[in-house]
Amino acid sequence: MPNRFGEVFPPPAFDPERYARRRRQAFKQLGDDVMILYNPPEAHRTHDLYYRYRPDSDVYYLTGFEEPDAVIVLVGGAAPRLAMFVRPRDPERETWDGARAGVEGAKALYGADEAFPIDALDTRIGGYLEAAQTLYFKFGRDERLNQRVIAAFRAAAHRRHRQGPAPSIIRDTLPLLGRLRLVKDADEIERMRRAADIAAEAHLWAMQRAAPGQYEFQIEAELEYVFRKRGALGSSYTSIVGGGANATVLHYNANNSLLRDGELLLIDAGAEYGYYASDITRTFPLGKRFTPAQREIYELVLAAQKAAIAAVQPGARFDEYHQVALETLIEGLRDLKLLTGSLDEIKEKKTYLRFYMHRAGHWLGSDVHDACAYFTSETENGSFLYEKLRPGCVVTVEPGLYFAPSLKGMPKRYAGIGVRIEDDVLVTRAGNEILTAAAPKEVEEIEAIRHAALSDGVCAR
Ligand SMILES: [Mn+2]
Repeated sequence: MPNRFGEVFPPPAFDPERYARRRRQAFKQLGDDVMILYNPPEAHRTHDLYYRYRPDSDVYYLTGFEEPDAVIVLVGGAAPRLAMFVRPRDPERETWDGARAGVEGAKALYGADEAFPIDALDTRIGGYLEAAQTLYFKFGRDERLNQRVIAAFRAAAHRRHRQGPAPSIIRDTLPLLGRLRLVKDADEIERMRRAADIAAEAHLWAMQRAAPGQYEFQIEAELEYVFRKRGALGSSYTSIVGGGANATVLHYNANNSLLRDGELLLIDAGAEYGYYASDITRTFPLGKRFTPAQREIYELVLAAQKAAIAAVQPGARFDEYHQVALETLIEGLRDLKLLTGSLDEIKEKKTYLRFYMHRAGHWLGSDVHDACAYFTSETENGSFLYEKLRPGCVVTVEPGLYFAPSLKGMPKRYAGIGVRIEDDVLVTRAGNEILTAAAPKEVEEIEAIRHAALSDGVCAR
């Protein structure tokens, strides 16, 4: 039987020049200073089991190195160099866990100018720090490593201060690396297109297969089936599959309730391909049609989402599309008599927070909430200005409305309705491109898909 899904994307080819190019950019920002990043050790799951490994996004961005328990040091200066501390070759361990690049591979494959076993970190790290004024360090979740780096910094400063200027500043890496990662290069955009393409198909597939009487986890399985079938590493975050009022819980992911006719299903799920994420939300009826109340809310969120996408333009500040989404939602909620007062009053008093309590989106990239700054250091009237959207930036656009059953003073017809619609949008020179447009979101499209699915018994297969 032919594969009924779209193209299978093989794992991306390793191209050392791509990472060397990114390191040259990083070294330009780094000047004479030093940066330390790390791939943490494997995360323990239970007893003698570990989670499948996923490298740190910054380490991967700069080296393509995917192995656990590695430290990379970018040493700035006139002749910048890359030092890597990695797990050494170990034939016994490699029999069980797979090949390691080792110290030799770090140099031959990953462009390290010098490489050492990870155990040599404590004795060698201080040497790199002495020449720098500033250490750029990504304080991660590995507290032991955080402490080792601080200790090395302190020792280097102590040794150095009688001979010359000692290193005196530790800075977070996010502003420097986030600035580079904010604008995606051609390879990153291609990966994000693939992640988006796979996830969009998975949403369509799920929309065709969900039915009353199934459990939410069965739909989660349909999504992940498509993700893996087409070459994604898996989900880029734990899929949210929320039927009925579960959709009003923003980070619901227990996914263990029964789906009921007459309710909506909200699915927030993205695929990760080559360590790049997509992030899509779709909401659709579990029957063949939206109820009138569901449709009122759905069309309002869709209108807000489309207006916000139109505001994703090069040169616009990050918050502009959020304001457009918010104002569209507020106007609509006023028309539905769910909010009273003028637009300005409602914004001022934030009375919309009852129904809409999150932002309209975030940066998207190697991390789902991509590790890039939202603010610049420029100020206006005492507040910091948001970052500007530039060609190559990717944002999500995801307004929603949530009517938790526990909310007081709200017409009963809306109780338990949760709607969010989310697309991934690439900023281009001419405007923008919706990477996830293949996932249906028009009311007529969705109802046609649901009608066909429930009539033809597709859901039962
Ligand atoms: Mn999102």
